[in-house]
Amino acid sequence: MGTSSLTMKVLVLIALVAFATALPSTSSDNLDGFQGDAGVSLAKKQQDINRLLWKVYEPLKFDNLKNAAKSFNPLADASMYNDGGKAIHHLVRELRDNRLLQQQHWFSLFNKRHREEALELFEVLISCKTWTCFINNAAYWHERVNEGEFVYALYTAVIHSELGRGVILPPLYEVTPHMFTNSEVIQQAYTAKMRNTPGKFEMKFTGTKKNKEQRIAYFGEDIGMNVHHVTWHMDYPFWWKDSYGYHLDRKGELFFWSHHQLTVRFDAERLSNWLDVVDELHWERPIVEGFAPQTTYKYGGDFPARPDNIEFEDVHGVARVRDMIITERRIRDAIAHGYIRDQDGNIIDIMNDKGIDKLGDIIESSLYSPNVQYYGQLHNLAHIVLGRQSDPHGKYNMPPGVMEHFETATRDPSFFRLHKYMDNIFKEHKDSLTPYTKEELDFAGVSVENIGIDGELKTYFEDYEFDLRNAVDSADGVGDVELKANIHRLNHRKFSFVADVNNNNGGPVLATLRLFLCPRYDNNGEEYSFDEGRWNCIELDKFWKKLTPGGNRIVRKSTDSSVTVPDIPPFQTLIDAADQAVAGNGEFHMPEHQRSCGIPNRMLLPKGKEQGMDFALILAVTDGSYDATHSDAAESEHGGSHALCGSHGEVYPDRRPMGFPLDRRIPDRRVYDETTNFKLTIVKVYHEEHDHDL
Ligand SMILES: [Cu+2]
Repeated sequence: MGTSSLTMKVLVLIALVAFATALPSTSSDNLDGFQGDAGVSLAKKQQDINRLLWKVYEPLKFDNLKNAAKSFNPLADASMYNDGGKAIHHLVRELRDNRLLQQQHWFSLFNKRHREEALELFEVLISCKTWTCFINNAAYWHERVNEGEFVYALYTAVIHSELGRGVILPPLYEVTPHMFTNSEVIQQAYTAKMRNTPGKFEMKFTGTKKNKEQRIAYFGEDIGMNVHHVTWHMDYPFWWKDSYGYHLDRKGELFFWSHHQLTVRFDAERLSNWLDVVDELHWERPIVEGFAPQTTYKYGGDFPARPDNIEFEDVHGVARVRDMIITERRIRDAIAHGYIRDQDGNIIDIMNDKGIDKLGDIIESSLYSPNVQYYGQLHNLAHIVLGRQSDPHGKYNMPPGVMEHFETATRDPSFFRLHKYMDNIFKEHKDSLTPYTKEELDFAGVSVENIGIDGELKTYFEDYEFDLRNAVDSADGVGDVELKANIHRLNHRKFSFVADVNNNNGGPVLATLRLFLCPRYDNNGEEYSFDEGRWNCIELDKFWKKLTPGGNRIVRKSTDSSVTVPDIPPFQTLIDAADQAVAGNGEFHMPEHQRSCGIPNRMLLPKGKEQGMDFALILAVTDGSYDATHSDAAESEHGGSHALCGSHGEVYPDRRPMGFPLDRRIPDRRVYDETTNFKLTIVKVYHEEHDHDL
């Protein structure tokens, strides 16, 4: 016994020495591109990400990345991954077995196989313990996986990995411009590139004036709105598992609320353009609006078009229309019962504040859904079924429709029909809950005396340019020419919201201020009742303030709104800033651009009317000592766009249900009128017809 255990020890020792001596040579052989994490500054990380994404459809151009792609061995050292190398082994096997989707092919997250591959790469990146591991792997896989999968995996990994903190992801419309502009602009860009002459091209909205829907195309086709939508789905992916690092707090409820807000914003734009609010989709009735996207994939041809008034057809290999109806019925049954059943048959009560979160998980559906088997995947399948109606049986080998990409979905008017339909299901649940009592709404000792606007509520259209150089291919030895798209986009004059709030509590209190803007009249000029109109309210802002005893004047700038983000810096600005900082000139520091999720700040207000459009401006001041989940509520902006996008990796800052206090029935308006902590006033939003230049 004694001898054999000694032999064992010697053997282990020899093995350890061999391992230790093997290490330096392995790492120097395989980590030519990047070595060691010590001293990797944020600027360097930003530069790495910029260089990975610049001309993402072409082989890497920068030496360190090129070398990493060539000589890095992702399997050399399993200790660099916190999953022991499980994900990387899997992906390498897929590569060796030649199973990965080719490059220069379209990618859709809604395609199961494409998604699996993108997530395999995401899992490799998220399991990296160091930036060295992260960036070497990113460079290595840049040259080996499909470009669309690569971009998706890299974006989600930078967002969710601790290693990516502080890195600003370049605006997607400048990384993959095909998904954000139309075929004509892309063709002009190619021509200019071939002729080696700079060009600036006017991006027009889809369709003609014969199509009423075209009046609000500026909303669904807005590049900032599209980035908000696609990034929301990256911040809260439906495929998220908590084993990736953390729990996404109130993800299901955020799905409801952020899409509800997209819907009400779309409706407000419609009213401003003399259109009725959008009607919901019916599986058994024709899809009223067709759509011709006039948009082209980088690889895979044109996005398919759909004529008006076609009847839904079953989609081969995806879902039958009947399945969709059955799924809807099961969900609405659960709402009528007031409970859902999880996959083990247990009852989950939904007749409370938390019910909406579960319903959101179910309807989307995400991996948080307690019972996918029974409640299905209403939202995700509906996107595919709608996207495929041009070629439901796959007879013509069409690529996916605009509805099958979060970047392009809102271009199609049927997106809003679909979301109105789901929104109505959510509302059915919310309207089944007991109305709030005066006690629940009250904030003792606090009264709102006045609310108003400092400045004008005025919208206008302006021109904005973005870079198209990444849309076209390059040739060795031929420099880039300047290529730009010029778009027309909604903006508004800056203003401040002002409120006078009295605190008679004798000591300071923490207040939550909830600000809404609600269209007053429908398209026929009929005034909305309070109970009906509350479901059309746009959330303008939500923030916390300490109220000193006595009178408090609160002034909140429109640029500070917690539903919005500022313009993402242009890709070239990010490149210059990172390169400068790496070269030793200053620091790379852009904290205000941490997140791309959030309504563009310039779209905070819906478009007004020349003669003014009436809205109810509502302020609800509630008890922050109960509402706030963060102890620094009044001092922190929680990442800037927390109202629709949560606080990254943390608990949602507000304990109340999203939309509170307008999220439940108001059978008796007097409950609101009797409380002193709410105030309503009528404001007009104007629109300047002539255009502005930036
Ligand atoms: Cu969405």
